[in-house]
Amino acid sequence: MVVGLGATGLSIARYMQRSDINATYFDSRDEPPGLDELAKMRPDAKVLLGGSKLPKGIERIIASPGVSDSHPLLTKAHKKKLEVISDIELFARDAEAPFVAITGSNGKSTVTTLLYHMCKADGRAALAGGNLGEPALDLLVADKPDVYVLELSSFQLHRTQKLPAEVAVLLNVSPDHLDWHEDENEYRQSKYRVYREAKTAVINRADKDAAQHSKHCDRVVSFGLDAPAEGQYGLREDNDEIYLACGETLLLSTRDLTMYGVHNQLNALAALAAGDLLGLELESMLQVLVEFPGLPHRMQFVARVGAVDYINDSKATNVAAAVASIESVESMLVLVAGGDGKGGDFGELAVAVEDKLRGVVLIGKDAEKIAHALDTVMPVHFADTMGAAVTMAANCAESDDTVLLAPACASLDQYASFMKRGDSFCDAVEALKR
Ligand code: UMA
Ligand code: ADP
Repeated sequence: MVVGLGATGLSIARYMQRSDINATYFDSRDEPPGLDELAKMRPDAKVLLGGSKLPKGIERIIASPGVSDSHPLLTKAHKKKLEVISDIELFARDAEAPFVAITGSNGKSTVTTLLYHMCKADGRAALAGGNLGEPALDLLVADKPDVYVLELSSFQLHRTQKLPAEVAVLLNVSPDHLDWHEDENEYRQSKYRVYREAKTAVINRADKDAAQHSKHCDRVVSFGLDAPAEGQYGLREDNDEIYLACGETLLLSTRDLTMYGVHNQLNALAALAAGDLLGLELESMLQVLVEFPGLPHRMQFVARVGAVDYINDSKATNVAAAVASIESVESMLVLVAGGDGKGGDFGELAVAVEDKLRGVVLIGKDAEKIAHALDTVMPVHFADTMGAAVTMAANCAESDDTVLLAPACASLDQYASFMKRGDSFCDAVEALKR
């Protein structure tokens, strides 16, 4: 049974078609997005919509990441001890080329993209996908590459039994997705799971548990903001300048990185460590770091209007991400935040914004909850639309301030995706110019 008819569900359906396997397809929604495409691909497929009926004869369930174990259908499946796996489990069973598995609460897409470009710059045939962009199973259709670079979410890892990654990378762990996972511990364990069958590992030195979880690996390379020991990656200062470094060797001045913020220095170091484990040439990796401007909707400079900078960090979908982007802006800030908080706690946000904030404009479902956390710091404004939020932020900002969209929340209460939310912010900034 294939659960979910979104991007993942359709990629599983294509996989089933290629492998000539029959399945029952289920989605809890009456009109799931992939219904028409499935009907074209497999006109005779049995499709169940809504409810939670688990038909007889089901041997295993391949579940989409958006459906949590608390869904009644999956609760029944677990009770019956049916195997419930992810698309990533199928990918790992079938992939004939080595793969890198990249996870973490924040920075996954950036590091996945950096490493993909580094592989290409080194002359390797690489394919990237997973939680970022193309579903993993669709990558198996193309010619076999030298290496796959996969971004993996906690949802995908939670349901993957065997993941023999060539390199496993865990960037950081901070609370997220508490509306999906049973508790914070389950979320954390899903993240550390990336190391379990990995051959080599990249670990964050600030994460005390990462070394323990990766100690069985053949090689472990660490990254962090402190000065690195031999063979490890970190930052070193020389003549008032900060450098990315490997051991005592200075590799690149952080001023030469195009990406913005200390968190992106960490991302660059993690990508270098992973590239090192893959045996990539240092020069090609550094060239990518100099040229890569960062992904859209991540600390993306939008415009300067009336002596105020506008930055779109719509992908800051949890508190730790928003804190990282707030800390990477040097000027005074007007923050636009809010959306679906996914059961998270906004206390850390209040600490991060203290003394940096000119004002806050809140949008979306959990606006009140954030307002409650920020009450001690300053009064907040509420807006029903992004247009209204940007106008309020513009009125609040003073010369040389930055208006930063860093929502600390998912977008799905108001938008189809974080991209649509970011686009809406950019449109509202454009409208200020008129
Ligand atoms: N849904 C239902 N009923 C169902 C099936 C899904 O209501 O029966 C809802 C889910 O609750 C969710 C939405 O539909 O709100 C999409 O769920 P899905 O599992 O069908 O998602 P896909 O379209 O397959 O997209 C998923 C990832 N989405 C999620 O994990 C929620 C995409 O990551 C990923 O790009 C894609 O697979 C390909 O691998 C997006 C994401 O938001 C970017 N990921 C989360 C994150 O990065 O924080 C984990
Ligand atoms: P992910 O794919 O894990 O969501 P992205 O690379 O898309 O990660 O970055 C999402 C947001 O997370 C960024 O916009 C930034 O606010 C924050 N971020 C990125 N890298 C880090 C990091 N290493 N540590 C903390 N926050 C980060």
